[in-house]
Amino acid sequence: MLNDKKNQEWIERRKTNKRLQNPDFLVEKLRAGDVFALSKAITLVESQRVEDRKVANQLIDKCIPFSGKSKRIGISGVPGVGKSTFIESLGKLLHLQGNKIAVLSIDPSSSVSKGSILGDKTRMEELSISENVFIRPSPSNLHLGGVANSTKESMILCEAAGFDTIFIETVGVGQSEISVCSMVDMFILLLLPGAGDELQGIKRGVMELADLLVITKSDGQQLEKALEAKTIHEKASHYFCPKENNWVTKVLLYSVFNQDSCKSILENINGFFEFMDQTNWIEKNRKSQSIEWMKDTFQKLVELKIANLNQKKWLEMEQLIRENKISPFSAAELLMNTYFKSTENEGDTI
Ligand SMILES: Nc1nc2c(ncn2[C@@H]2O[C@H](COP(=O)(O)OP(=O)(O)OP(=O)(O)O)[C@@H](O)[C@H]2O)c(=O)[nH]1
Ligand SMILES: [Mg+2]
Repeated sequence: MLNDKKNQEWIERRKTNKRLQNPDFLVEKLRAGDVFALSKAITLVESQRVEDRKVANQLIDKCIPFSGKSKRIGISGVPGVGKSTFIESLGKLLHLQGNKIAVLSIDPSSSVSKGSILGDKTRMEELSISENVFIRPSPSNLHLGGVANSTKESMILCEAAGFDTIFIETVGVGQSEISVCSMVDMFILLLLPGAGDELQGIKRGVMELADLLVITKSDGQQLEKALEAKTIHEKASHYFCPKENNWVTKVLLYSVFNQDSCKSILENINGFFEFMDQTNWIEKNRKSQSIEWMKDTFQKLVELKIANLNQKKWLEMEQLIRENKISPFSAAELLMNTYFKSTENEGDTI
């Protein structure tokens, strides 16, 4: 009897899993706010398999009309600066205010934790058990700093599932801040108190991208250093190039132990979005971001297609370059010509 029930459950689960490969069914489930379906959908867009990509593209196309209604916020900073802790504090406040929060982050277990005084408790554990909160770590080996095409697609899926605030946590490694900026409305850069920018490996250009600079761990013995860092960054920010969105970068202090610091950051985030509403900047910016996503995807697809189609030729060229028998420029041109010849023959299209 028990076995029969288990078998039945297993059959049902298999049926549901199979149906979750169907984009229409997935969209229906997503629209109903089903987080299991959302997880499945994200796994699908993260997949590199050709057959999965086809379904993923259909799924995203179907979700686009229901997307775009969230606040997209990027959070970056060096490993251990306190990104997850910060998101958890903000997330808890937002959750109390009735918001639905999604956090797309790289796999936290893969990065190094520094200055740990709260230990593993900071892995957004409190937030993750709340209702209306969806936390999805992406494997860090998938992409640098957790930013990839699939992150953009996951964001669209979360929006279709009704999440109204989306945090994207990325480890600051230079390129990842630029990538995350190309997919969010607001970019927040977290800085350690006391550590010079050189030490944190943060370039001035990256600082200029930030709508908010937040000095984390502003408590205990670090408070004095944090106040100093605030003054230094405020002075420096006066010399930043004016931002396209006309927002003036602010520098704020944050500590997980100081609820007011968290409230003040939330007020500033809300202030940012109100300001952007007045100028309609978010809509304009998202349109240009989407065009950039198309260009970016197109370039990646061309690269992938050429590399896959002519793998033998590709390796041959690499070998010739190593042996100094051909220049990298001629090799690239040769690869391109071979590709176009083969597509002419096969009637293939990119
Ligand atoms: N004193 C103090 N420590 C903090 C604060 N926020 C975070 N920490 C400590 O910093 C450590 C790292 O915090 P996380 O939130 O995991 O940092 P992260 O930037 O997400 O780290 P990765 O994801 O590993 O890059 C935690 O274990 C905490 O002990 C804070 O406001 N004050
Ligand atoms: Mg983290």
